[in-house]
Amino acid sequence: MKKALITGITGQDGSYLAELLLEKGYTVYGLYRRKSRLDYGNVTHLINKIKFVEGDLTDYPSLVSAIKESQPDEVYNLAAQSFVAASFHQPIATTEIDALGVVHLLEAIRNVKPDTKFYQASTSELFGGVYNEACDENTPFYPRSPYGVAKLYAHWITKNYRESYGLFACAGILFNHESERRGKEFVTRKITSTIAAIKKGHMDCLELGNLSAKRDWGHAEDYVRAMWLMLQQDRPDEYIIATGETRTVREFASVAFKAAGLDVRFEGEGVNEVAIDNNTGKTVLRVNQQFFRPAEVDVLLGNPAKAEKKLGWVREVGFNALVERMVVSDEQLWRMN
Ligand code: NDP
Ligand code: GDR
Repeated sequence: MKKALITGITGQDGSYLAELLLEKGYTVYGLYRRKSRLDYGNVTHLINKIKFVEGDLTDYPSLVSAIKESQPDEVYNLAAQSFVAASFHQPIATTEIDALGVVHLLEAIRNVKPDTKFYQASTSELFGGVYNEACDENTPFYPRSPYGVAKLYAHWITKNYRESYGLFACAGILFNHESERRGKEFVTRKITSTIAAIKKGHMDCLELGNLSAKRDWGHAEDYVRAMWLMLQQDRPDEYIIATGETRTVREFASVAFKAAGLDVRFEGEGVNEVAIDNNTGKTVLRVNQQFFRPAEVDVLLGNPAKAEKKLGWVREVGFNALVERMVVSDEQLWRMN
């Protein structure tokens, strides 16, 4: 029976990956950091199936203990301060976790159990410019946030430990992936949870920043399968995981309103753009400057051809199904409240 240690177990991806590995018969260990309140986040339903080990990516000794205790065949490093907007307010904490945290973990593996296979959660935020074609594994990096810069270090140190010490270290450059378990600060879940609240009469209006930003959005359940596949190959490597389609935030909101049964029209431009409910005449979406970033990644679009060919990875959830699943789930959550 294989053993895996997942950092970031309480997050969106950690929970789907834990489910996948448990299904495959793995013993799953989860790195859990101390909080003021016991809170297992997205794996609350799995607390009897996961073996939790205490630790924090910023604390090297705790990572050494976690590797000693779990003796993993595979480590999936999903832990991060993962909210790009917050990285502008907390650049140093973000760097300590997302960049230095990774070298702490690699060092712990190298010193305690160097035959462990390692997966690093790299990101499309490594790309920042406007490209003529979809980004692939050869597209130059140009991060545009403290988060992206920290993840760039993490990406290269992962590659460096592979080349320097022969670690089986992989990096998945994953484009945005969302789900019913996505944190409510990210734009997709903010949209679906606020729409559900508007329908219930608990909120009047959804306030967003840059409606023209474009993202390549897939479902997290599909993306964690790619992480596992990367560690089952003969050789460690880097792979882009994406859908190959890009859509604006405006389009996401528009499909979500429709999925929730609200008939809206968009009017105006720039900071004056609004969406109006055609039945009530009320403004249900407006732009708020507060949600713009000091530097923005305007467009992200990935080319997953290498992963499809070499890993045999296929995406199962399309864009409309993703939005619908999130809307239905948030409406259900409001019904239960
Ligand atoms: P989440 O924000 O949902 O989860 C982040 C996890 O990291 C949480 O479990 C959190 O634990 C943990 N964590 C944060 N800081 C520390 C720390 N110092 N030590 C240990 N654990 C910590 O992220 P996602 O699941 O969405 O993303 C998983 C990974 O993939 C992240 O590294 C993210 O940057 C990356 N990524 C995500 C993409 C996406 O679209 N979702 C795309 C590309 C990359 P706690 O509960 O204690 O806060
Ligand atoms: P992102 O995700 O920054 O791509 O990082 P997010 O959902 O936060 O933003 C996507 C785009 O939407 C624009 N936007 C808003 N964003 C938020 N959060 N709130 C708003 O009100 C809003 N209005 C417009 C943003 O400006 C941006 O252009 C996610 C994270 O999961 C990272 O950890 C991961 O590495 C990348 O995806 C790939």
